[in-house]
Amino acid sequence: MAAMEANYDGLVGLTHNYGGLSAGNLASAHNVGQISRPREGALQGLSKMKRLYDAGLVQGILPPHERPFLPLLHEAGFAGSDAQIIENAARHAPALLQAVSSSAFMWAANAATISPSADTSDGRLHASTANLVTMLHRSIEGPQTERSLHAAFPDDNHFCIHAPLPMQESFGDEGAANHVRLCADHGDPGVEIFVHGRLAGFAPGLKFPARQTLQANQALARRHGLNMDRVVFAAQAQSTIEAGAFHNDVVCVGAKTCLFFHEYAFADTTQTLEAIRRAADRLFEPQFVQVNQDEVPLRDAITSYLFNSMLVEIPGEERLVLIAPAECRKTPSVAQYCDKLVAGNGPIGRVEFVDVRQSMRNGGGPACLRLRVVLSDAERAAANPDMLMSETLYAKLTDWVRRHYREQLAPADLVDPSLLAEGRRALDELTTILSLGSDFYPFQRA
Ligand code: SUG
Repeated sequence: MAAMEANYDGLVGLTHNYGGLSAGNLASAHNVGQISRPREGALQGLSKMKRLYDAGLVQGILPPHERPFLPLLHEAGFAGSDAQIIENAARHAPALLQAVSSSAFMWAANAATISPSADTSDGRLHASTANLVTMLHRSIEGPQTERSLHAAFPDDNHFCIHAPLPMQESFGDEGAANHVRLCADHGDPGVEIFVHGRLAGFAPGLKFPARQTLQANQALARRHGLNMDRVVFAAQAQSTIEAGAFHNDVVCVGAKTCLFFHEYAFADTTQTLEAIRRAADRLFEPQFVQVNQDEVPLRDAITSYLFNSMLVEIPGEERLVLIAPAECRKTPSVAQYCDKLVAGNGPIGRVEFVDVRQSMRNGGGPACLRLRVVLSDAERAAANPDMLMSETLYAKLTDWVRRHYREQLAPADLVDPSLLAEGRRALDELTTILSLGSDFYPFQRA
């Protein structure tokens, strides 16, 4: 079946800030309290999207969520006018105000896990909204993400959008950041690799939380109706999580038949690669590009985010292209590795660097910002065209960002109630730009 891979990117939100909210995410911890630049961040995200659109790929947009998210403050007992709620939360529960003000929804790789229709038993594309239960500030994303997915993929004949798994740590699920699909061609049946950091209920007393459970992964594979012979469940190396790889996509990325990963990504590399080979039997020959510790130390891989690159097939190019963060150029071991990589005759033929620095400083590289969605021709036709990038939409969105986003934001600015009004005005207008209707956000329904 003819199919292509679209990228749906999360748009950076108006409250993008450095709250230091994600234990185990080294960049988030390192930059806590810094002044962020929401406008610059959103424009960086949009120009990455435009770059891929210009290269001939289908590019979708997932809209920002409303922040600060007052419904959670209501549930936590804050009452009164909106301004009073924010003022009281700032005084009595500042960590809660931080959490409900985060723009973390922009990392669309954590929005959902997608199984293309070529892999599923009912021939529909399945998308499971992630529950993101491990981190408070992310656990509020599910319902709005689910609405975005329904808006983007509206036809039940083609798409099946699942609600998040139960909101309990046994089902800890962080979406596609721990999921890789390999295939010969996008429209062919593929091998889906689900990576977990821990087992349900197992708390080994580590320094950093392992966010994805095996039980969540098994549930996802079951509800998507996957052929279990074509599924691989693999464990992340605990020491790699402890070194700062809070998601597998910090140390691994795959596309088509190629898996590009760090030597220390998996708990048992030999077993994982063997399981992938077995699952791919008679479909394709996997190409493993393993980066060894003596070429790129894990530490450099994590600070540069080499593996949080997008690995894409660009029309007209024979080999895959790695869309890497600009930071890779500044890390000598990584820069040297990239030169060597493209000089060889492996599956990756070119590395292109993009500037997503505002997102990187919170631990989100080019790959974190996008959700990959393989669409057959019929599904592409059924996807909502108003959420797909075009010259006109790019112009409208950059203008919208320039008019509504603050240039700078310090964590202390989150107590300013005008931020709420600014956000609502902006998102209200965005629902018109993206034709999302006038009841897309909870504040529009109040
Ligand atoms: O969940 N950062 C995000 C980064 C997510 C990156 N996604 C992938 N690897 N796919 C996280 O840790 C930081 C927010 C703050 O500290 O203000 C944050 O949530």
